[in-house]
Amino acid sequence: MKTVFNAAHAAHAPTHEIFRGRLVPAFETPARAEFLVAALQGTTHAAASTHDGFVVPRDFGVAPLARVHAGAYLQFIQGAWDEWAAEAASAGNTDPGAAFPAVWPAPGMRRDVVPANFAARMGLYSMDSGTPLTAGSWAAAYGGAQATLTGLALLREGERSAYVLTRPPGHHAGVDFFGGYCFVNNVAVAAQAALDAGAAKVAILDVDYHHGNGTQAIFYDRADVFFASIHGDPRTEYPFYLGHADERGAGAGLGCNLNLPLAAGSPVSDWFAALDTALAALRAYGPEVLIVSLGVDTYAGDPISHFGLLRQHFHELGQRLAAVGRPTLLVQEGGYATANVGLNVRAVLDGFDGLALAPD
Ligand code: SP5
Ligand code: ZN
Repeated sequence: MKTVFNAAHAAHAPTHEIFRGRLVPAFETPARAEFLVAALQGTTHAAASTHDGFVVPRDFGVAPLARVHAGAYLQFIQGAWDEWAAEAASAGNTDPGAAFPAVWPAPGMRRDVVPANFAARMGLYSMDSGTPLTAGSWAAAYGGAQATLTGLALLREGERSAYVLTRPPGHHAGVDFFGGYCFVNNVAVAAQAALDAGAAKVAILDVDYHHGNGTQAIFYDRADVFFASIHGDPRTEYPFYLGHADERGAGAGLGCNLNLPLAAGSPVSDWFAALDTALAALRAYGPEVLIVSLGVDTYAGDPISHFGLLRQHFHELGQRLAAVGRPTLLVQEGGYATANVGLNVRAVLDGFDGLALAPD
């Protein structure tokens, strides 16, 4: 299948994140995309007659992002680094590290008055302190949304599937907040764009290890987007505060949200049983387009996650996704066993395309 490559990913290059009171090496790094490029180059997934075999993203502007994100949030993310750097410079620091939020409005406090203070606004527009905001975060995230919209355009033009090679990921980002390494919710932008282009029903399947809280929340009360997710049980796993099995949608969207949480350490057979349940529900819904939040942090070797999928299981995932028989857009989310991310994604794409599992 064709791969759309967000080359702007490299602009978002965090070096560290906070863990147990220390700055530790960042998990979500440009190297992840470099391994993806290396694994797909020279394969049938990099055979477009464009840059290095990858499709170059078109530019659809910011309007499609504003269909799912608040304008004030997008403006904040766009200007955040410059504000942070200016504040640091005025205090004599001309080389600040990444910006991290440190304060949030607790329940009962005001969210309706947007603070003038930068740190206070950063807290208003974020969900965790685990997401470094760097000089190129906006450029990379904007490029990722454009790449995802380009993948959707390929489907409209007759491709049966497309893969979006991008980072940072997107599924934790909500209407007006970043977090979980995510700034712009790429799959939500694409789902809304598909509806705006005339589709009546879109389904999103999230197979990242972590629940796609942003995606769920954006579409929770709507019947035109079905969201299904298989993920580590939020009782113990990030993002903790959403992703439980009893979240089934609200109002017109009741029944259009399906969470299949599994205990950390669950066997692969349980994961595939959940996949069967999710795919049966998606088939029953009958979407015109299937969008997959393709995290590969379900891999046995992932450093921050606790499922046990191996290469052949990613291949089987690809086969099962293809069997749904819908135009399918696969969008990169997590996966932090860096040297294996590319090989695992290649296995999914090969499985989808009916190709044999390639040796490493
Ligand atoms: C898109 C995606 O996969 N986001 C994941 C965000 C996870 N954020 C919490 C990371 C916690 C890292 N803990 C380090 C444990 C090292 N043993
Ligand atoms: Zn994840």
